[in-house]
Amino acid sequence: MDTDKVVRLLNNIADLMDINGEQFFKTRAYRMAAETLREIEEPIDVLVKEQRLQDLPGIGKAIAKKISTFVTTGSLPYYEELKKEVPPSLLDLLDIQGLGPKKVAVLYKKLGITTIDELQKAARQHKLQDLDGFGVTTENNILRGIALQSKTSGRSLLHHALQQGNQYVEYLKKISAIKNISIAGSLRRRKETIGDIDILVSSSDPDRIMDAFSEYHLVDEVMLKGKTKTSVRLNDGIQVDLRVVEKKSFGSALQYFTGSKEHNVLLRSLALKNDMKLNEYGVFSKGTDEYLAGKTEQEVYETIGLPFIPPELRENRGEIDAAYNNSLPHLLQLEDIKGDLHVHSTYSDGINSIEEIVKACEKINYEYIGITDHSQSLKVANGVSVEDVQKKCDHIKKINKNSNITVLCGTECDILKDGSLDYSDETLKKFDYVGIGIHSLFKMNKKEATHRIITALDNPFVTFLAHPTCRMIGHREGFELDMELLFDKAVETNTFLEINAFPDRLDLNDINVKRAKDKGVHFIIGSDSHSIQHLPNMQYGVATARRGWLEKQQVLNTTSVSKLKQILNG
Ligand code: DGT
Ligand code: CA
Ligand code: CA
Repeated sequence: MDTDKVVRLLNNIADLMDINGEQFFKTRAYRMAAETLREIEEPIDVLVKEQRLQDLPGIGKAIAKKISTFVTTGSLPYYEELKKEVPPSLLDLLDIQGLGPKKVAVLYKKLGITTIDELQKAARQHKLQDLDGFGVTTENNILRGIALQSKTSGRSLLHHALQQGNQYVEYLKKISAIKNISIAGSLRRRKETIGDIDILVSSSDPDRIMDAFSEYHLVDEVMLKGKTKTSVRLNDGIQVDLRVVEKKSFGSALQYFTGSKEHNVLLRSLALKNDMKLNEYGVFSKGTDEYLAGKTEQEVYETIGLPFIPPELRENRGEIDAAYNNSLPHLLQLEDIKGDLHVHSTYSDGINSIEEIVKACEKINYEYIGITDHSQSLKVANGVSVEDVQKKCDHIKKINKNSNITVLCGTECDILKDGSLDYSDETLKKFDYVGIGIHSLFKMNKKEATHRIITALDNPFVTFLAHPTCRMIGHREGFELDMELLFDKAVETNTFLEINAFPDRLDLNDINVKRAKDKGVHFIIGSDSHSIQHLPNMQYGVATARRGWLEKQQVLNTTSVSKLKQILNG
């Protein structure tokens, strides 16, 4: 059985239990088990057969038994019973911004609502505002949430599309008839959401490639099959386009199909100005149609008179001018990252101990790691009490004696409603550094929210602002903030702004990163890991940073540990 199927089952059970009003710690057990399985590479059938599920972190006896039943018999009586109590279509409602399990339960029990369509209709007829815990604002928010969801629906998050795309490419690479292969499109540009995956191949035997492409084990449906282009839909709904070109056109086709369209339009007009024609087949001389280049992207750009432009910059945001003037940024690379300063441990809502995190980070070759657990008032995330802060910092001191990397004692301290912080200065002083972030009361207007954050930045103990807008892609729009004011304040107070690398956050986003950089802001990139399996998400933060034109010197966690300590102490 596909492990993904088990992961989905566990998450669905947790969601349905939530709607059913079960206690938090019960549903959390299912979510943690799902989280663990999601990253396990061993086939689930083997784990079940050898009865090793329970050896995995976060999987207890009862859940292991349910997984075994599901994997061996293909169904789970417990889940079937649960679905009788709570219609599974309610799970779709949970995806809407502003709707949690409690509200979904009310909608179902009081109005019999089970689908998004029914919900939208009821909201438009103003039937929601009189329900317990609802109101006019909630009703409006739900309508906005439905609209927001339809805007992003059909697009996949970068991390998911990248995993799927890379696996597909690995599979295709085994075909000997393939000369060159690359991901193209928005995925190669590392956009935060991906409409469809584009793959480009050069080969002299397109038929063979198209057959193999269509026979991939995750393909649900072959939508179109031709000599140069084939499109399929995978079992998760994502579309993949494959194009096959001749070797001498691989570079120009890669350039063309990487886009963006806007970048290409500008590049073509520049080519024309230089008496050349550019299309997916190559660069040609305008008068004679003579083929000038096309094998590699590098030679395509060079022939037109430009240095190579990294895909992440190809959005028509000034990159062609910068290339022309030889002032392209030397983009930050994943290898430049020397540590992660935003990680949660079992001290709050993470599933791994600090020791486990340290071990995992040693493997990544980090020089340092900062443990930033939630603060006291964030009860849902098991925030660290004032007494435990000292305990945690002492514990970290002890770990440092025997570890190859430096462990820092940090916090992700909550920003309260009025902009004050959830720990006193007395407590904040105990940390090596302080991250701050908002985790509640998301319904503030621009002025209030900006004020709340700016006030918090004035606290002299603050090092960085976590996920500045609090958006969740497809679920929550995030605060509308006065960005100029925020960036100015960050510069004035020497506060680093985070690029949160968690796949559905990527906050700040590419555009804001570039704006902030232009104002002189400095950044940290944090994985916001709640499990060691999240640590590799750093790559999506780096991708966002690259799309925001960042160089290594603008990112705190590219500095050596000695320099970092100097900065944190200074
Ligand atoms: P997506 O899939 O919506 O996330 O965005 P893209 O950029 O991957 O767009 P897609 O898949 O429609 O096309 C891939 C690339 O191919 C696109 O970035 C630029 C190029 N392309 C596609 N259609 C056109 C077109 O009509 N004109 C031009 N100039 N380029 C195109
Ligand atoms: Ca695409
Ligand atoms: Ca496409």
